[in-house]
Amino acid sequence: MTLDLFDSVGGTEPREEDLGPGARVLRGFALPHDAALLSALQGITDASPFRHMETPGGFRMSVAMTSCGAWGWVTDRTGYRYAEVDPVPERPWPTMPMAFLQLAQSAAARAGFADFVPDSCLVNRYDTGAKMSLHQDKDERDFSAPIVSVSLGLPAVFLFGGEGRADKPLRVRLIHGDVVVWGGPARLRYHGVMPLKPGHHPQLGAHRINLTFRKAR
Ligand code: MD3
Ligand code: FE
Repeated sequence: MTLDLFDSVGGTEPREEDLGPGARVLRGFALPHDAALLSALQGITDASPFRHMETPGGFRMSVAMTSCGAWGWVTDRTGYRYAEVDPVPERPWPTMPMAFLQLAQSAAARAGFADFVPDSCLVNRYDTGAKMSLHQDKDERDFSAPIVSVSLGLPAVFLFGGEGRADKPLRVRLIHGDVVVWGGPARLRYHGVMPLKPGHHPQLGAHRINLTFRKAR
């Protein structure tokens, strides 16, 4: 067996790969736009700050969240839903920045979803130890639209499960700039995120940010 120095140094690993039917990873797809995305994100969090929401069962989520676009995802003791008004400032969510919309649409098109028009972007902030347990995204009306996710900041191990909660998940490391498009047969698969390891990212410090673009209504 020969150690292929060229492969390990030159980087011939695929920049695009299917994790399974309907789940395409676009490695580094957001990198050329990271500064524009983070600058636009500041405007969003100035108006609608990150907050730790409560689940219907009474647990505080370890992931801090906010949203932009016409609809924002919220949870409280009464349940999970999309809402047009941010309950914290009691104002509509910030408009989706053009840089967000363009990135989501170009990634979706690249993965075969030509007419993706997201009306919601849920922004998740992971601090050290924050995680997301295995779940399905089922609060949207139209499962024919994909979900586009953009990873920024510290790396995380993403869990890509099956159609049942007990199916053994695939572990996928996602780093700053990676984009994943989840659609078609992958749309209702269970997924989650392992607890964030401590670290320092040059732009985001001790955090991981995930933008998830959805067609909510
Ligand atoms: C796979 N967020 O907000 S995005 C969520 O990294 C959520 O913050 C994770 O799951 C995060 O609901 C993962 C990736 C994702 C989103 C939707 C999916 C993966 C998916 C729907 C079906 C299958
Ligand atoms: Fe999810």
